Amino acid sequence: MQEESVSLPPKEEFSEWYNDILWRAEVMDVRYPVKGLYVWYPHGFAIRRAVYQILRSLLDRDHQETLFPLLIPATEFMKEAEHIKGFENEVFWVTKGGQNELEVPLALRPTSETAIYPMYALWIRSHADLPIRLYQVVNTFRYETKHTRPLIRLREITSFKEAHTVHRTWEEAEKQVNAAIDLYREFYRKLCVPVIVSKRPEWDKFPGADYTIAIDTVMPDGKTLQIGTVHHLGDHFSMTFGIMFEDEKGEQKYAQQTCYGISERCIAALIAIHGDDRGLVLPHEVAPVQVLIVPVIIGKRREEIMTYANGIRADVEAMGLRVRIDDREIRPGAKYYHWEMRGVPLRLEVGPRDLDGRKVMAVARDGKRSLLNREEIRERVVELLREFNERISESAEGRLRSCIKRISDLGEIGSALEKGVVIVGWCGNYSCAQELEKKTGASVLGSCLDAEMSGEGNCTCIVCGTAGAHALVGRAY
Ligand code: 5CA
Repeated sequence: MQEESVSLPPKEEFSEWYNDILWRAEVMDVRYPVKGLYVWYPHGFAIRRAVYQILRSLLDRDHQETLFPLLIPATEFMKEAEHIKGFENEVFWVTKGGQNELEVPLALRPTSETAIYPMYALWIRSHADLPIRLYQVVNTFRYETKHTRPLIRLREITSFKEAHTVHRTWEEAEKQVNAAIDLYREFYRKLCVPVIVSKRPEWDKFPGADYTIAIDTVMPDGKTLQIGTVHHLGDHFSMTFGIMFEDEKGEQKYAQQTCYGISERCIAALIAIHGDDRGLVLPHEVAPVQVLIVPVIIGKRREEIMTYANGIRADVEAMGLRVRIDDREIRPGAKYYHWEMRGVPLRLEVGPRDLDGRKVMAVARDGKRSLLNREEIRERVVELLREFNERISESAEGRLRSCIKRISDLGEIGSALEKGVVIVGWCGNYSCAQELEKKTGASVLGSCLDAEMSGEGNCTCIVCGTAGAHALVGRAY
């Protein structure tokens, strides 16, 4: 138990806090001897499973899950010019099988357009085959040269959810882009993670896309983290890979495509945004243990208290919740510490007094206490979990809002950026974005699509003074 009595660095020292919580809460082990590759502890993996269960259930409404190979022949990978340019410095190549040089080198997928689209070209014949909406959850590999960081910048992304859709018209594909943004908003609402949606500038869009919409959140250190992207691919890839269909008039047309992805960065955001000085704070849907029961055994009433606790466990389990009794022979305080670190949203304490009064003390992970009657446990536990989610959601939303500043004076931008992100008027030109970046060291993330954050109406470029739109500027991870 020695380790467990040492506490985390305070969350204000975010970088140290983040590195420490990952192993203390048993999310990731960073000691794997390859740069940018990390190991999921079972507890971390259980969080991952619950998070991706939510993502899958949202997608499964109108997508189908699939699985494509990891290896992509160089001949396919090298077909789409912009895509190659964007990824050529990030690809790991398999060049040998045993002692033999391979005739065609094989890329470890950095993303799967060039694996999936040649197959789409075989599958799609007529307008009746469209739309197609497939997704897969796979590992992808990117030879990242920037500083690697667990869950945030990986060389093996272990939890890459990528969706690839095909449509008849550009407008239909655009509708899919909007549906995907809504889906991602809903996903992050369930994780109680507030997001900002923006359209990335031309030079920062996905290689091979018409345009890219990004979902960002703001981390506790004020830096933004891109936690999802949605790309309108137009017909760039369909022309390259020959994805054609016969329309109603019998004409051959190139298909229009979209793709959108989320990685385990969603779990980095979850940890960073809700966690506190005592450990993880998890919304109840994604907590591996949702309700913890701690029998507080004083004196000789062990058996009676255990029977009482087991009855409560059965009741909570019957509600379909993940519940656990910690009956180890250690101090209750040590148990609280252990499970708070691991993010259990609700703890039920049962001691001799509770037993006598047919009560249970419920303590939420944020400290809120409620004394429950034994008879009302089922309904109240569900209610308390829901209320807990609402509280962490609201407080995360409040923190996000407090670190977004609208600025119209170039002189104020530096100090505002220290606390978070700023919204400024921007004309859309590269030269003004460069000027801003030179002055502040932060980047123009794109034009903000959340009107309630940016404010409505016209604005002028903070650099050149010509008419512009509201843009998001921040220091990005
Ligand atoms: N094919 C498209 C859509 S699936 C694609 O690859 N888009 S992406 O490059 O923008 O990646 C999708 C998301 O994965 C990004 O928004 C980002 O949140 C995440 N991501 C990208 N690179 C990494 C990385 N090295 N480590 C962790 N997550 C990453």
